[in-house]
Amino acid sequence: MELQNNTGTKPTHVDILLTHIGQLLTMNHDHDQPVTGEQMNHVPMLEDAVVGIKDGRIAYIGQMQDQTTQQIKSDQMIDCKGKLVTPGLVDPHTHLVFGGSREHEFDLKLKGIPYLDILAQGGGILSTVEMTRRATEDELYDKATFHLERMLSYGMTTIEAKSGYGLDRETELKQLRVVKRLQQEQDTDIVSTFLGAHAIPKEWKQDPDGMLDLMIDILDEVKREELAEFVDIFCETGVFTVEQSKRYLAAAKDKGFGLKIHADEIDPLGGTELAAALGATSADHLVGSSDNGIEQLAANKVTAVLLPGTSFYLGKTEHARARTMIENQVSVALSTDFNPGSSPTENIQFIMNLAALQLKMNPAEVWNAVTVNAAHAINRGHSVGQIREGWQADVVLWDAPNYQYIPYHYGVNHVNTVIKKGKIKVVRGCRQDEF
Ligand code: IZC
Ligand code: ZN
Repeated sequence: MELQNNTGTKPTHVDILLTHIGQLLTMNHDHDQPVTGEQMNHVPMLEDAVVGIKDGRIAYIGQMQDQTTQQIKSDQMIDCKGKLVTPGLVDPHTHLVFGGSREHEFDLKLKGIPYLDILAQGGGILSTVEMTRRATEDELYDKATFHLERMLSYGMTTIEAKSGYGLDRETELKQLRVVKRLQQEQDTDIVSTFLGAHAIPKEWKQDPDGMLDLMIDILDEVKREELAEFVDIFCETGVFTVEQSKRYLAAAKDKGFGLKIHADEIDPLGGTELAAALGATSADHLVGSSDNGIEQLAANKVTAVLLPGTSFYLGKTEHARARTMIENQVSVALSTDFNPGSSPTENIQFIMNLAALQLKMNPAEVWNAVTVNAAHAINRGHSVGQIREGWQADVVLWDAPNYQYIPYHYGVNHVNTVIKKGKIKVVRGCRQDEF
């Protein structure tokens, strides 16, 4: 007998069957838009649920007591013992590919030397640029794979990855080719962003506009080789001005790229308004966004990607105004901002804790921000970030009794099992089932 439900014919036999799921967060809001306002306070879920996976896709969603559930046969059964199951998490802002690390600057940072001062002295991003220029493509690939696997172990199954540690033609393209190879060879879905305008190296110190001309020129090659979908810029004091960002992003838009911007991260320059005016897919950081900027984001449907780990690591007391954004109908997403300077962590779960504690987002809002809205922030809202029949099977089983538990119990990894494209990739769960 074939199983039926409202989406059509279902197989009676699946590859993996997850049973006795306490809370199944489908995150399916029955529409294809980012989630905003009061809706962010809602977590679509099924209790006492079952998920069947076949050929890498979600083949069945039901409840334990359903008649159809009783008839499904499976090659592999996973008894979830009443625990939480969610979509694989999506991280819409990472600087995944880089050479070296920056612990040699940690003492300076701890002495209170500000991030932008370290950069102005030729350190910070520029020290990572030196290490990235020196690294071979294989070295960058191996190192990025290490970080990617760690991200997967924390439940992240789709991420965005930026270039920006080359700042010259050769090294920017080298970074993007590493991302392309990762896309082809690794299971994690990766969305590529060109961030050639990330900092101004000494050879361009006197002529930042000349550097932007070069980066705009490189865009044609990036397009031809399909090396990136998005273009991003660091709009910040001592880096690129709002005017320069506008010229650069407008050129990228003309060439058919989606837009992102590091906006109002440290100083409130007005990058938020620029993102809205240009119709960017996302505006990221937004610690210093004005009221007007926040209203403009909502009016132009730009997703706000907030990175509370960065504020934490930079020792800031000021945080992005998530509550004002949510009240004003801005779609809010969260990210690690994984990078070697202002946020060296692959742990999105810690970011979820910080979003609750520092941004005052409630657990439901946090979950929408790391699934549906994060997917929309990288133009993947139609394929990842939800558990839906027919969609790719990216699923996480957590050692947690409910969704509130993850942002509440901080600083540890709650992942039990990660399934990516229907394959069991990470099993690290606790054997005990007491929380
Ligand atoms: O390497 O410091 N903010 N770019 C803008 C970064 C942080 C990454 C870094
Ligand atoms: Zn960043």
